[in-house]
Amino acid sequence: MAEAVHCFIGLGSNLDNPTDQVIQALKELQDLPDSTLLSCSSLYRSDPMGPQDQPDYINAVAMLDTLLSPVALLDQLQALEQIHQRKRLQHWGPRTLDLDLLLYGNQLISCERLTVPHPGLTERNFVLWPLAEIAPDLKFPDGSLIQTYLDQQPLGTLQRLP
Ligand code: ROI
Repeated sequence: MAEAVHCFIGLGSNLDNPTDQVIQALKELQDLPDSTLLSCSSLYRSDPMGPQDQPDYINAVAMLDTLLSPVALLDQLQALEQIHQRKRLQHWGPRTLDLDLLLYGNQLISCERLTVPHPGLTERNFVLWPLAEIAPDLKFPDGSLIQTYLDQQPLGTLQRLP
């Protein structure tokens, strides 16, 4: 039997009751086939990155073990986004649910549908802080430490919700 791979998924929403969208998505991640949800971060409120004329986001990160291939996992995540009626009206515009595959074990993946580690990962405090909450000793595939990036991306206006 293949060995499970440790993955991290970023969640984000800023439409149609974002907190509920993210909590519901975390429940749905528990039911992914051939996968086990290991932990999830707190929810964080973040200022929108990109166009500013959109609501604040709710962000979180989940950690799971999966036997799914990266593309099979991506298919599952995109199916969940569809269940949440994701509309992509505008580039970098508001969305009901975004599920990003941030890390898939130590693999570097670059294909038409998928780039892993997620390209924005180390520059987005709304990804780094929830990720560090559940994996404070995380090392990226290139050997760099998450703590190094946290020092460069301060909490700022990012708010961890109780
Ligand atoms: N901004 C924040 N704060 N959180 C997100 O999840 C997020 N997602 C996006 C863009 C539009 C880049 N901005 C975001 O896709």
